[in-house]
Amino acid sequence: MAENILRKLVNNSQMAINDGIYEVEANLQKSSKDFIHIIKTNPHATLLTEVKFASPSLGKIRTLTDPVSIAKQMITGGSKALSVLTQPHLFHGSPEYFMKVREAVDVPMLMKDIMIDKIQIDAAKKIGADYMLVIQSLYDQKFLTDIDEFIAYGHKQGLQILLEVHTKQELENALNTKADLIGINNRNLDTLEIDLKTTENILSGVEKSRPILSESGINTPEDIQYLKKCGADAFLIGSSIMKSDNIEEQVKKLVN
Ligand code: IGP
Repeated sequence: MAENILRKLVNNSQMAINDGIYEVEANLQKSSKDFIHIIKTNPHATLLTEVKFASPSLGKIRTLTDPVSIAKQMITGGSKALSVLTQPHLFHGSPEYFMKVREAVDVPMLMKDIMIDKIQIDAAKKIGADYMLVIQSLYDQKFLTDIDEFIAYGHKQGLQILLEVHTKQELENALNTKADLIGINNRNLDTLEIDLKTTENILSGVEKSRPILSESGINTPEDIQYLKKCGADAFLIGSSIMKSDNIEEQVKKLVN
């Protein structure tokens, strides 16, 4: 572990909190649709596509432009839900970006951020998020305490919880919480290395009791076929779509 990326992500969130970026005045409605219902009924690959202009692993992904036009192309291409980064540092996101998209679409939306403080949950509700991200390793590695209380607070604010794991042990711990959806991140947040086999390894021999979202490093329809076989129910895809010259076509290819 050359550099602890997780610590950097947490520090960046703390900076954003200190800068006051989550103190938004808004009261936007969340989607009228339920993502888990969509997962269970969609005959195609269910994609949650991510509007992301930069990341710690790739740096700049795409020139910062109107997120609404990108979001609309994703939906026309067949994406069923959107993830929008609200973290300004490293990801070039913001709550304002999220709100612009929220006002323009009615698909379920994930507020994508390193959530470490209830003030971010309050913001998620105000900006009309359907889902918030909770990262199991932040609790298992003792950056934070009391995941149950954090999840309960999210539920109290009307949010559903995407709980992200990267190891079998984390999955076991995650299944002891009341998270609504489990995400398996194929990217190791300590090293930023990607390996799609992460989904296969974690799901092998496990009785799936909650819908599973496979996250990160998904580039091709073959990747999706493989991850489906491993037991994934839905797919979180950012970079490979954001880098594309034709977002709508790229999503269409993956949804197939
Ligand atoms: C998307 P990708 O490789 O398609 O751009 O990955 C998403 O999974 C990734 O942005 C992500 C992430 C995270 C980023 C998943 N979990 C936690 C920051 C923090």
